[in-house]
Amino acid sequence: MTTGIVERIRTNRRELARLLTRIENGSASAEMAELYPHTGKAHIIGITGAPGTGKSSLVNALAQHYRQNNLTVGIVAVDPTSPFSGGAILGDRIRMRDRSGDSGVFIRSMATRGSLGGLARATSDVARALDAAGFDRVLIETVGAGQSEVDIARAAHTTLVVEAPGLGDDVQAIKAGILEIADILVVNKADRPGLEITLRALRAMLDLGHRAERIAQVKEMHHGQMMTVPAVSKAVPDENTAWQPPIAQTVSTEPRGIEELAGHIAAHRDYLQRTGLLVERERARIQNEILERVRDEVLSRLLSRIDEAQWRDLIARVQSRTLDPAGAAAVLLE
Ligand SMILES: Nc1nc2c(ncn2[C@@H]2O[C@H](COP(=O)(O)OP(=O)(O)OP(=O)(O)O)[C@@H](O)[C@H]2O)c(=O)[nH]1
Ligand SMILES: [Mg+2]
Repeated sequence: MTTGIVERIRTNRRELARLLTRIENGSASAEMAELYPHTGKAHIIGITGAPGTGKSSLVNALAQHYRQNNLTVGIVAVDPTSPFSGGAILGDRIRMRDRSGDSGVFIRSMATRGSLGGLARATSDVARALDAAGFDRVLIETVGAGQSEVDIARAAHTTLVVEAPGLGDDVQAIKAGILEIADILVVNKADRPGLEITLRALRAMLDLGHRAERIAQVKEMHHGQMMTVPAVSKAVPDENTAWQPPIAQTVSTEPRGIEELAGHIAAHRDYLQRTGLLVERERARIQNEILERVRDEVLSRLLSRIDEAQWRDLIARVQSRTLDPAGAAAVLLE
């Protein structure tokens, strides 16, 4: 009898690495089905922010903190431009203090090929595999540059948006429009000049209706569903109990402020559990994922039945204004 995938990835790092490669290649559906019952235990933490704010250094420092507390850490670095530079150093540093030979830390850089949508899906599946492999904390680093990061961050329970002083006139996250997804704001490089300006800008942003937005988001999550879902639990937060994103200050290279940050992360997890939001958000996420997968599959089945010439002809008709796009879609659906 062959050993199951869960047993193999838990005991053999090479097996885990191979599985993650198959996930990236989109050829791991059987394994994903097999390991899915073993997921749902890890705390998945997203770390995003503008380039150079110190996300990788922060991930390193957080991972070390968790290791010191005997928690295992899986790291996913989603970086479309550069490899995870701090990874090897971290791995070595952690391994040195571990006698069993199991470093307790596993780092994976995501390949950049494929569409961004595909990347978000693969990242979420990789996080899931690390969860099934038994890692207590899964850290996902993405460079905050737009919608793709927001999509990737959706896989996380707790999202950290990292800022750094002196990067420009404005707070970077505001420009990138990713402040809305922050459960915790981190001002890293707190040893740098301009710290107060950055803190003031962030506090002002939080006062300026960020809180209201969050509550609206929470409500939307329950009322904006595409299908009806069971009644919302009473515990769902209102204006008085909604999570107020704290602002943490860190110097990830020293490191300083990491314990406090880990405290905020744990508090957010507690909040999600206490309010029932953990369950509610997961339900919304599952619903979206199923619908997304159905949509992708239906679309690819449909498109496989249309030949190149038909497709070109349809586009030409729309371009010459003899058919409108909705009409073309109707033709395809027939
Ligand atoms: N002074 C200071 N420098 C820091 C701190 N954290 C990180 N750095 C430095 O900032 C630079 C960028 O750090 P990274 O951790 O690679 O930043 P990043 O956000 O992961 O960068 P990208 O992945 O390229 O977007 C490195 O030279 C770090 O040593 C800090 O708290 N204080
Ligand atoms: Mg980085």
